Amino acid sequence: MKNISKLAATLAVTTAMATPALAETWDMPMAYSGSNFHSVTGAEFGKCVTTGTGGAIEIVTHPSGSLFKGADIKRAVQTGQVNIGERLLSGHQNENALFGFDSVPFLATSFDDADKLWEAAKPTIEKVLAEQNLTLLYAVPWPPQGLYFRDEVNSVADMKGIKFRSYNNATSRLAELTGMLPVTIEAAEISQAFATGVADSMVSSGATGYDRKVWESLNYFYEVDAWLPRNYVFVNTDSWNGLDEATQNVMRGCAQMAEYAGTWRSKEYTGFTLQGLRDGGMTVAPASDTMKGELQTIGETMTTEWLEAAGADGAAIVDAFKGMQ
Ligand code: PCA
Repeated sequence: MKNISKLAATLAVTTAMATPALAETWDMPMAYSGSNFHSVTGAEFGKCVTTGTGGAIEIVTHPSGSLFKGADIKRAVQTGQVNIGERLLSGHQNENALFGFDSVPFLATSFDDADKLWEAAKPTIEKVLAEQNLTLLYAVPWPPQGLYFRDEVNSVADMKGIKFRSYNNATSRLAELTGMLPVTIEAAEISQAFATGVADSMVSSGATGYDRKVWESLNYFYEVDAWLPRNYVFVNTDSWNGLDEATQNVMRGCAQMAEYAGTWRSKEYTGFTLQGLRDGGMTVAPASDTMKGELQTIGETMTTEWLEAAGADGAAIVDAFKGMQ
């Protein structure tokens, strides 16, 4: 008995010595599937922080909405239930129109323009987040958004009455303006929604269609390049202020690397996943000229509406972006 407690005491001391004094685990909820490039980027960001802090902070990612569902992640971080998380930024457009700057149709339709738009918007978004007790770390774009349908569609008239899966206000509005019926569903749940006929269409990237194997239900992907929305990684500001400067510097460094690496992956994943949709049996093609023209007109309406909702700060983002062209 004595020997056993002695052994236990020795083990306890050894373990304590091997672990830095302030070792902490930071759980990081993420909404998208583990194989998705955003989730891979987040996991590598976590490893970078763990290595960089000598194990003082271990970031453990929880993809697929397994810890908190997408719609609950921001609140979980704000209220300190977790220290860090990742979410689609425009998912918060219903709180503040400014969060929808990256889902304004046809404003920024390429990776280069999406980066410029982010540069123009970042100080404003950081400010809005700071007012909500959140500190921005990095943001990575999704590939360009196109339209998925079960059946062939050549014009907006063909879309009338189709059930449409939306992921933010802009996508719901797009559905309304095209005569479709929007229903908001998290990416983690779309395979089932399409399989059961809850929805028959959506706007998203090739990446999300590929991740969720939508070819099991849908047959057409039209490349529209409507916008490139971003996921962002953010920290509870109280947790952030509790870190010493050296640790904050490691996190900032890892975040910068993650933004760069994630963007690179997003570009690589664009072609790869469109090919994956084709291999799954889908028709992947540019939208018809008629459809493109009609969507442009709808895009103009949505741009006007967004500028009205986002006020002077929104207009300043668009002006700054246009000034970079
Ligand atoms: N995929 C995410 C958002 C944008 C994208 O390409 C989704 O469909 O939920």
